Formats: sequence, C-alpha cells, structure tokens
Amino acid sequence: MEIYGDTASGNCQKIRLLADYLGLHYTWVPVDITKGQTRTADYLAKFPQGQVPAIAFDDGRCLAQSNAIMRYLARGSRLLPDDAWAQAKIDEWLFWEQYSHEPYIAVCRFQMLYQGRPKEAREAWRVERGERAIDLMENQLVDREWLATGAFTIADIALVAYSRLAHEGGFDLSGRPGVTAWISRCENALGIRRASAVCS
Ligand SMILES: N[C@@H](CCC(=O)N[C@@H](CS)C(=O)NCC(=O)O)C(=O)O
Repeated sequence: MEIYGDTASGNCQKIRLLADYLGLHYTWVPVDITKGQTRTADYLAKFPQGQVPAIAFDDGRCLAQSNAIMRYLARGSRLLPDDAWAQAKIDEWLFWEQYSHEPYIAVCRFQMLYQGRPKEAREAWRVERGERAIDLMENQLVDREWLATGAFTIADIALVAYSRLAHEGGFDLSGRPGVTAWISRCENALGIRRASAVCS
C-alpha cells in the first residue's frame, strides 16, 4: 500500500498514526501541497479530489478522504468494533470532526503555520467556532476516557490529530483539563511523543 501524504498535515497524520498503530506495511509517498503536487495530471488521475491523504493499492484501487481511509484500514480491528451502534457513535464523531472541528482548528493552524499570519490575524469566525468545538469536546471528556465508546477507537485518532496541534493554530488548551488529559491518553495509546503545547 502507498500512502500519499504531507507530514505536516493533521489529516495525513491520522493515516500514518493509524497505520503504525496497526502495524501495517506501507510506502509513504511525500506530497508537498505548497508546491501544487496534488494538482498534477498524474495525481488527479488517481485521486480526482486532488487532496492528501490518499492511499493506493498494488491492484490499482485508490481511496481518498482521511476518515474514509481510516474506516477502511481499521476494519476488523478493535479500533472499529463490529457492533453497529459502536460504529454509529464512531461515525458521529468522524462526521463532526470534518464539519465542526477541522475547518476551524486546522484552517487557523494553516493560516498561522503556512501563511505566516500572526494569531490576531486569524479569521475571527473560525476562531470562535474552533473555541466552540474544543469546548464541546471538553464537556464530553470531563468524565469519560474516550470519545465514542468506552475504548480507544478511530474517532479518537481522527480528533486528536488536529487537537494536539491546536496550539499551532493559536488555541490555548490549558484551561481544558478534560481535553488535555485525553490528548495524553491518545498519545500514550499511539506511542507518540507529546506535541509541545506552547500557544504562540
Ligand atoms: N476532507 C479531506 C480534507 C483533506 C485536505 O484538506 N487535504 C489538504 C491537506 S490537509 C490538501 O490536500 N490540500 C491541498 C489541496 O487542496 O490542493 C480529508 O479528510 O482527507
């Protein structure tokens, strides 16, 4: 399996974290989104949506969209239990992440990290919705260990990818003990080092 990704992208990190956790064999194909490498004819022939992450198998099958990829790769593992209700609760968070979390947390991070904007120059409406998303997670995580079920699942991986980097988008998690403790739990489960949580 080839994984096409940009290492700085949280959406791509989801796939790498999952694949490493599951011990899957893959070749990482670096794609630099700042150089238009998702817009070349060759790339678009494989992945018409023109985004990373994406995966390609030897038999020619291709798949894009981080959460669809996670769902596919995690099938049969304890990160995506067979139980229909558990899967529905996981999907609830996967859809929420794409509509109510990533467009704010990830885009504010993009504006600061890629576009070099100072914290104050982020789009205010995205900041407000990002803060709202983190608050919602805090409310959920104040008395539970994991987001979707009683165990670590792909919902946690999907949400932690950008949540642990939220400081790079100017978000301050220090007053959110539920979220910060959950981030540590996820990082421990994934066997990765803590992202430095300095809010610039
Ligand atoms: N909904 C997509 C979002 C993917 C996405 O926004 N990818 C960005 C990098 S994080 C990208 O490929 N940007 C380059 C481009 O659009 O040309 C997913 O979850 O995979």
